[in-house]
Amino acid sequence: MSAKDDLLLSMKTSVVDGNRAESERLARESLQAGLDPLESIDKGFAAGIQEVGVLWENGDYFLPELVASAECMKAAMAVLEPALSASSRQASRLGKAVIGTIEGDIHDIGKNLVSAMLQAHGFEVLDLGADVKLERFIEKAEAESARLICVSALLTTTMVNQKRLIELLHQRNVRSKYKVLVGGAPVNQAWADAIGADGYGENAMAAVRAAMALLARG
Ligand code: B12
Repeated sequence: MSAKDDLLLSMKTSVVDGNRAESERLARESLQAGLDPLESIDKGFAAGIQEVGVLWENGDYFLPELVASAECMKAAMAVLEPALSASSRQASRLGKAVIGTIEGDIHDIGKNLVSAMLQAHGFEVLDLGADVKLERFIEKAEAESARLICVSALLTTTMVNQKRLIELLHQRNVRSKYKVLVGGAPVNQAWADAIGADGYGENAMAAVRAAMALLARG
């Protein structure tokens, strides 16, 4: 195994073990070693949190472990994100994107990844955080003349708020001003089509591709 593969595997393991200090240390080490922060996130830390998802689903992990792993992911992202931003400053500006996790839902790891990837690929990202009120998405998009609204939902009970957001855009007569991109673990293309979203992305890279395609279409 190469030194890089070794490092990526250690990143994944640190998240699975819930070892926050180690995640943070590895994130710093990866930057010093000249690793691409996108690759460290994707193949290292995010791979870890995905594994944690499987362990939770199998009943091997409980809430305390989930929280510990989520904290690892946050610590690593705090180190890597400034490096992503530095590379995105050179990228061409593709337009403003408002992003957030929908009302009622506090999951933000996937949303943060999408946010970081969009930024790294040249979008100006306005991240509203998690549990974002429907009105807030619209207010921010209007105030900033954004072109894209990206909405994450991780719960089957909050997915429906993606639909409500699109309905609210129609009610306010601003639906045609924005492209709406939806995602999150329970979301799929069929749901996106059913609620009248403009696009769907299965993961952060697919989100970037969808965002680019939507804005290219105008
Ligand atoms: C980590 C986690 C938590 C952490 C969240 C920490 C944080 N800061 O985010 C904590 C412990 C806080 C938590 C809490 C809860 N959780 Co939770 N959690 C998870 C877990 C294990 C992983 C989620 C995750 O981060 N995945 C990794 C990221 C990288 O993947 P992702 O989010 O899917 O994002 C990717 C794609 O979906 C996509 N994407 C995401 N957003 C967007 C947006 C756009 C626009 C696009 C294009 C793409 C896109 O790109 C991302 C990157 O590749 C999942 C299990 C799972 N398999 O998903 C359960 C899960 C989502 N949780 C679940 C539940 C039930 C809860 C709680 C209600 C538990 C409780 N009883 O309190 C609470 C939620 C409270 C609330 N109101 O929100 C259930 C949901 C079940 C359901 N059918 O609705 C799941 C599925 C676990 C399960 N099988 O039961 N959780």
